[in-house]
This record gives sequence, C-alpha cells and structure tokens, in this order.
Amino acid sequence: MSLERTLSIVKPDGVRKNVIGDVFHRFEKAGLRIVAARMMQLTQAQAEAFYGVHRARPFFRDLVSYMISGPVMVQVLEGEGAVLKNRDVMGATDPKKAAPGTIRADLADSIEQNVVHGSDSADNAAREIAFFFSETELCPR
Ligand code: IDP
Ligand code: MG
Repeated sequence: MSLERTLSIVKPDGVRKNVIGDVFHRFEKAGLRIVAARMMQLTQAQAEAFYGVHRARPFFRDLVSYMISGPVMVQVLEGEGAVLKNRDVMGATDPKKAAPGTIRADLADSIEQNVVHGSDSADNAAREIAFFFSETELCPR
C-alpha cells in the first residue's frame, strides 16, 4: 500500500442528521487523516458536473436534487491505501447490503440517501479532489 488521498463528502442527509462528527471519527479511527475540509452548498451545475459519469442513469435527476437539497461537508482524506480504506469504512452503496458497522449500514436510509460519497479509484480521487480543492488548500501531515 502507499500513501494516498481520496475525496469524501458528507451528503445533505448526513449533515441534516448531525452526524458529521460521527463520520469524521470513523475516518480517524480507521487511520485516515483529514487534510482539507469545506462545508458548502452545491449548485445544480456543480452537482451535475461532479456526478457527470452517472448522467445517463435513471436516478441522475433525483441524485442531483438530493445533492443540492442542503449543505454538504467535503473533505480530503489521506492515509495508507486511503481510497479503498474509505470505501471500506463507508460500506456498500445500498445500506441494506452494507456490512455491519459501516457508515451506510449504521446511518443511511436508502440506496440514494446514503450519507457519504467516496472516490472509487486513485484516478477518480485525483480528479474529484481537484474539483473542490486547489493544491495549496491541502495540509498534508
Ligand atoms: P457509490 O456512491 O457507492 O460510489 P455509485 O454507483 O457511484 O455509488 O452511485 C453514486 C450515487 O448515486 C450513490 O451513492 C447514490 O446516492 C446514488 N445511487 C446509486 N445507485 C442508485 C440507485 O439505484 N437508485 C437511486 N440512487 C442511486
Ligand atoms: Mg461512485
């Protein structure tokens, strides 16, 4: 494994449920360090661009509406094998299929409203980090 960075988002349902701290604590317990963070309200254009890969999927419109339904917390996580480690901490997309003890199994309500986003590969992590943060905003430790 090597030192990696990945992009994480606490989605609007997670912010509404007041579980930002719970989610951050899970990252820290897993050995991931938060090296940048910003709370923000996504615009429709930003949400459409960020999830552009899903543009043709039937759930795309609902996904964009959900992602702009309230503020999100966006963070960059750093650690050994951070991309996969974050996906492990998150659990499967559908909370009904997520392993016990994962964020989605414990905190999410549905396959759409599933509390967190996490990059799925090193390449996408680089692209997604650059979508939200400039290099000078990252504080590696
Ligand atoms: P991921 O977030 O686990 O990587 P993706 O397949 O990349 O899952 O989907 C992106 C997001 O789109 C999901 O986190 C979820 O919010 C939403 N989504 C995915 N599949 C469905 C679906 O079948 N119905 C409704 N929403 C979905
Ligand atoms: Mg994905």
